[in-house]
Order: sequence, then structure tokens, then C-alpha cells
Amino acid sequence: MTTHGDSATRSGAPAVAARSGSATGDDDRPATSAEGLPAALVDLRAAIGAARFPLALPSAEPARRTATGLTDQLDDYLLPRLARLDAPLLVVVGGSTGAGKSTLVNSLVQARVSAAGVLRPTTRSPVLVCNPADSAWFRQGELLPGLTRTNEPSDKPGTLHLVTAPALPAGLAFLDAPDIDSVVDANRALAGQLLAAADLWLFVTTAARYADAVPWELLRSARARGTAIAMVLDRVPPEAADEIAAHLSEMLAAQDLGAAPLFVLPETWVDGQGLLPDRVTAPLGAWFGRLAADAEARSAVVRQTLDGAIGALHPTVDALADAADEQVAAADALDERVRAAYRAAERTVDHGLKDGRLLRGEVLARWQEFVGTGEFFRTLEARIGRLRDRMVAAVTGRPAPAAELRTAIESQLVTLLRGVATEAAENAYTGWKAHPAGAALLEPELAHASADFAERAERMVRDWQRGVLELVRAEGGDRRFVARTAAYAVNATGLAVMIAVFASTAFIPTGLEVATGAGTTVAAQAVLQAIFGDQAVRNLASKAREDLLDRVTTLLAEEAARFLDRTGAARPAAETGGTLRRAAVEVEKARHRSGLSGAAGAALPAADQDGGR
Ligand SMILES: Nc1nc2c(ncn2[C@@H]2O[C@H](COP(=O)(O)OP(=O)(O)OP(=O)(O)O)[C@@H](O)[C@H]2O)c(=O)[nH]1
Ligand SMILES: [Mg+2]
Repeated sequence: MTTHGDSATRSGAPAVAARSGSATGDDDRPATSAEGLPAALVDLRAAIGAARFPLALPSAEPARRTATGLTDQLDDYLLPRLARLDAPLLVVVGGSTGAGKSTLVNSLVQARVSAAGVLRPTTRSPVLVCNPADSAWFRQGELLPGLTRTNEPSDKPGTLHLVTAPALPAGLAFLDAPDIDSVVDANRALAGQLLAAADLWLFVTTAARYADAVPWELLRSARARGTAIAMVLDRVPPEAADEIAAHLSEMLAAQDLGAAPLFVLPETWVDGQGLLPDRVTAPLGAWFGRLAADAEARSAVVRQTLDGAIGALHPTVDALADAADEQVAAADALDERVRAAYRAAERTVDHGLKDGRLLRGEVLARWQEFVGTGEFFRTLEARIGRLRDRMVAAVTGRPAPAAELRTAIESQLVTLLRGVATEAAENAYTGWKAHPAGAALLEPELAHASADFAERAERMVRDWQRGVLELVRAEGGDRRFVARTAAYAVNATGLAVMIAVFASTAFIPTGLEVATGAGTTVAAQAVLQAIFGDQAVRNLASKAREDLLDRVTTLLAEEAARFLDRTGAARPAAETGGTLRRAAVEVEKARHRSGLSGAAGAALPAADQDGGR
């Protein structure tokens, strides 16, 4: 026999693929053409395992739980069961705490295999009891591979206590589960997991508890899945038996569970061993005995439950796919809020360069200082060549104003950039805050521009200024005035180009609006006019402007990335939903081809003995 470690069986694919071949090849196995089904389920398992729901949408937590439930069920039950259709029938005994589940199991196998007690809930880790002949199958851990098998009762979570009982016929095993409506979360979750691995659910309730809501919820969903269900109404006072049984039957019929065999057990005393008297459990014991003896009936039960569970995958996986699509849509929506905020920031810079707002205050003052006094320029001819000569001359003697103008340009631009970066961060932050998934991704520092933004903006502007000088040098290389290659000529022209970028298109060709509006001197106006009138400067300015906007785009993209990286890290693959849906459709097709569904209908024998119905 091959032994599979937990990890091998958990991972599913290789172990299942290996098993399914031999399982279907054996002659003594039920003849289903299930070859395609395990493969389709393995694919579905992989798709569900890969699905992520990281964004905090209302649908995310339920989806995560559903995904875990589905992968558990595939690993715990569907895949191993499909690979071994002839394995012993697993009856999971489930119901409310204190209903007498453990006592019932002990009584049915005639041994105290599971502790029964007055402290609620008593059963915290599950106990599986089977005939010694079947213990190898349950021990090898194909079924419920995540539970560690123990030979002793254990309080450790994640264990399954295995016990053999010769009084129990081969082919049938009982799993005593923790209470399904437990106040202990772990108990409830485990009970749900175990029920999902049941070939048959023996639902145990009492005369006092049978109308409780939670079990009915679970019963309904088990019924919807087509799980084989048998019912035990325990501890019924003999005088009320008829009335209670009738009421429960009505409830069962109303829930479309009328076909489930129902056993009514009268209230009685437990013996010194904590076991129920034989006469009380006899009808139930006999019913299980018949089921154990009838391989065909057992196989029908297994196939009914298996087919129902596999059939129920499709709608559940569809819901999962919807949740996955929601994740992608939410990530897109969050990204769009950020992009919109930073696009607006870029637009503001773009407008700022166009509307002349940068050509004010300090920049304008330094510009005027740079080009000189009215005295100096009164004699200036509008011819650009002459102008440049003058400017060179002016700068030659006075380098300080050039440096100051450059600094003024830098700080003016940085101020604008800081403003737009702050506003964009605020807008992106608010946009995310108003979105449940966005709010969960926010950090307080995202409400502002990056701490080092001013520093990076300054560096960017200086790089741009250097770039403008490079441009002047390269573009004007063959021109008369730069041919002199005087550093000051390049410097002066570069600054004029930067000013031209600031004054930009709105003021070309006159440039007078800004100059006059800002109260500049006649000389400065003349210079502006001269500059804007020169095609070469205009070409340079338009290139410099593009270069500046490119650099602004990069700078702001780095800012936006602080947000976008978060959605990027959380973003589920766009095709998750589609992959899930396709995988579910393939499973559904394979299920129909498999012939499993032929077993649908009342596979369970009727409870036709005394005390049964
Ligand atoms: N008198 C009487 N006591 C019973 C009967 N069935 C169970 N008990 C007692 O009721 C208590 C609870 O029974 P358990 O078998 O532990 O109940 P359980 O459903 O396994 O409970 P949890 O493990 O907590 O979910 C124990 O003290 C049993 O001895 C019965 O038919 N008659
Ligand atoms: Mg118990």
C-alpha cells in the first residue's frame, strides 16, 4: 500500500491522479466512468486554491470562508472518496451539544469509545470508530488528511482519535463529531468540516432541542446538497412520543426532508458503562446492520452524497467567481481614484505653465533684474541677435542675478509641484477612505505628499534646468551667438528659454499681457517680445516645456505609486473569476458523464423497524 503523508494528500493533484487510475481500473469497483471527474475536480481545487480575496469588500470574508470550505471538502472528502468508491461508509454523527451523540455511538458499538459527559460541550476532538478490518483505510489518511490520527483521546486541535470496535460490522464507520451549534467556535467549524466529509449524516436531536434553528439551517443546506441524512430523535418521554414525533415529521416534510429515515428513541437510563439499553438502540442498530451488509445500498448512499456534493459545487463556485470579479473591479476602481487625482495634478501643472501664473513675484523680479535696468535696454533693438549679445554682456558682468533667477524659477516650480502633490494625495486618500477596500489599505502618511517630495521636486527641477542648458547647447550649436560657446551665452539663453516656458503659449506672440499685467518695465517687455518673437527660442521653449511635463509626470507617478503599489500587491489575478467558472463547468460536465448522478433518489433503506418510521 502506498502511504501518503499529509502534505502529499493535501496538495491533491499528484496523489489523486495516481489513485484515480488504479481505482477505476479494478474490476470490483462500481462501474462509473469517473476518470474525467477527478481530473476536473483537481483543476477546480487548484483554481479555488489560487483564488485570493485580499481587498476588504463585504463579500471577501464570506468568500474566503467558502473557498476554505470548498478546498477542505475537496481534500477531505470528494477527491479521496471518488478515488475509492468502495471504501467503508462514513456516518458522521452530528447534532446539538448534549443531545447524546457520544452515548449513542458508544451504545451502537457496545463500547465506551467516546467520552460522554455532563460538561458541555464534551466532545471536542472527533472520534472515529470502525471495524478493525477497516481501520487501515481510515488510518492512512486519504480521508480528512488534515487531521492527525491518534490512538488515544486527545485534546489537541486537528486530531482524529481512531478506535476499532469488533461489534461494529465492517463497511461502516461512525464519526462522533463535536456539537454543530457550539458556543466554541473551533467546535462549530470542525463539526461543519466533518459533516462535509460524511457519506451519511446521522442527525441527533432531542425532544427538548429539535426545534432549534441552527441545526435546521445545516440540515437544509445538507438537504440542498443531496447529502444522505438519517435522523434520531433522542430522549423522548414515552407519553409525549407520538405528539413530538408527529411534529418533527411535519417539520421534516416542510423542509423537504420527509424521506429521511427517522428513529425515535425513548428517554431511558444509561447503564453503569454509560450505554443505553439494547432495546432502545436495537432498531437503529439493525438498520445500520442491514446497510453494512448491503454493499449495493452503501454504494448508492456514497454516490448519492458524492453526486450531490459535487453538484452543489457549481453554484458555490460561481458565487466565489463573482466575489473574485468584485475584487478585480474594486482594485480597478481604487486605482482609478488615484489616477484621477494625479491626472488632475498634472493638468494643474500644465495649466500653470500656460496661464503665466509662474511668471510673477520673485521670478518676475529676478527676471527684470537679470535683463537689466530700463537704462540698459532703452537702446535695445528688437533683433534677437543683438538682444542676445546684450544679454551675454549683461550676464558677463553680473553672474549673481542669473543664479538668483535660476533659484527663483526652481522655487516657484517646486512650490507649484508641492501644492499639486499635496492636493492629489489628499484627493486620493479621501477617495480611498470612502471605499471599504480602500480604507483598509490606507496608512496615515498617504494623506500627504511623500516626506521627501520637496527634495525630489527640487532635484527634478534642477535636472530640468540642466537639461534646458544642454538643449540650448545642442540645438544652438551651429548658431552664431552660441558659436562663441561662452558659458554665459548658454546660461542666459537657457534662462530666457525657461522664462519662455513659464510665459508659454498663451502669451505668444506678444507676451505683453503678463509683462504689463505684472507691472514690468518697458525693457523687460521688450525683451519678452524679442524672445517670443524669435522662432528658435520658441522651439527651444516648446521642447523644454515637454521635457518639464515629462519629468513632472514621472515625479507624480512616483507619488501615485505609493497608492497603486498597495492595490498592486493586493490585486487578485484578473482571470480568477473566469478560471473558477470554467473549472466549475468542467466539473459539472464530468459529473453528468460520470454516471454518479444515476444514483440520485432515496438511496437509504427505510427505517421500517419498531421505533423507526
Ligand atoms: N438519562 C439519559 N441520559 C442520557 C441519554 N443520552 C445521553 N445521556 C446523558 O447526557 C449527557 C450528554 O450525553 P453525550 O453523549 O455526552 O452528549 P453529546 O451529544 O455527545 O454532547 P457533546 O459531545 O457535548 O456534543 C451524558 O451525561 C449522558 O450520560 C439518555 O438517553 N438518557
Ligand atoms: Mg459528545
